[in-house]
Amino acid sequence: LDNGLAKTPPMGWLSWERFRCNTDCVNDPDNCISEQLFQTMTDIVVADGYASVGYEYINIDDCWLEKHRSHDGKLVADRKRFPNGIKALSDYIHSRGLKFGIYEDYGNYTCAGYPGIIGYEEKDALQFADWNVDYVKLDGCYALPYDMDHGYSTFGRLLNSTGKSMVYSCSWPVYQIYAGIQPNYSAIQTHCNLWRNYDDIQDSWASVENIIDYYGNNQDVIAPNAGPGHWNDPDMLIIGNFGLSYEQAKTQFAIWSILAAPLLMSVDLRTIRPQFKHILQNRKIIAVDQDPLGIQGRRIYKHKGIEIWSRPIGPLYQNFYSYAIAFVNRRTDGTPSDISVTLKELGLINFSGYRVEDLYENVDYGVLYPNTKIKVKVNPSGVVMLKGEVQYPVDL
Ligand code: A2G
Repeated sequence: LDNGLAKTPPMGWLSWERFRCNTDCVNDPDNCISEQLFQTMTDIVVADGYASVGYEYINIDDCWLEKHRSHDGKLVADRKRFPNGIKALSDYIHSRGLKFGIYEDYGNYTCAGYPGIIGYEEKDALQFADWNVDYVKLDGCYALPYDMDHGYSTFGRLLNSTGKSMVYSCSWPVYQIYAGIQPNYSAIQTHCNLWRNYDDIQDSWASVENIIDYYGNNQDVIAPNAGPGHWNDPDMLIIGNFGLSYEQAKTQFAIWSILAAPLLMSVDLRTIRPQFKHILQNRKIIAVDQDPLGIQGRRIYKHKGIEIWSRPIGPLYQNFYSYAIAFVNRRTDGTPSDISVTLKELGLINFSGYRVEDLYENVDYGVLYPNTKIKVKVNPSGVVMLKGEVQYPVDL
């Protein structure tokens, strides 16, 4: 969507994977979906350095609404859990220098059974503008997938005509795929800033692996649709929760950056362990994700549990890109695997060479050439991530 927003993949925090539809503020006041939870995460994003590496959106997901609209058809936030209302929360987030995202559903109900948008499209678009919303996720439960080409594009136009620019996150393709419909990705990129292609992420390595496989196996259809202003969304980062080891968390972050994915953390930032925070704040890998060329990377090798993923990034020298390369070990035999390849085999063929560095370990390999063999040791379910920055010929 060419609305001037999301020129690079959006970064921020989203409640769903970690906090779900916990509405029990009586027994679990610190973890329920409430204005307090979002204020707390806002404070931590600012205070603990997340904002300064690029995380900017604080996004509500499902379960923020009252079960019914007001008598005049307006959306109403749950009065007990959001006692000051959505505008106050939006103001709070903005006053801390961050941006505010909200969730609704294209159908009759949200996935968790709260009011949906059907029949109120224009009213809700105006309401979001009025609340100074910066980002809207429109889910697709309780809707007809055949109607989505029309419905998602119409709501996008309504958002746009409010005059307030809002990032538009669509769940349009995934529900169509579930219904056996081939999504019209050219329409989707025209109308949305990002969209979900596949299953919801869960708190497990199996779920992350499933998503990685989906994006690899379907890359010829999916990858070309990404670019500045329009991104594929493999779903939230679950780094720092219960399901991923340290190695697996590094792998999720590396692959998401190769995929030019939105970086939406869904984790309790109050209790995250330092090693996971460190991953989420890795500036070099964030820079890969946020590369301004916006070319989504691909899986270029897969054999016996070893995968190599590659993404062209800047700077460019003539037609030669720089590259981010992720070596992933999906084997579970308990010992690190050695992978050894020449730069040429990875497609790095510029004669002037590439400055190669390791983005997690801060090792600088110096300038290497197409015939140089590099050897990496990759831990089980882990990753080694390199960047090769194209070199200019030296004038003699
Ligand atoms: O509803 C759906 O399952 C969403 N999935 C998920 O992300 C979350 O928002 C949930 C809330 O009930 C998609 O948007 C594909």
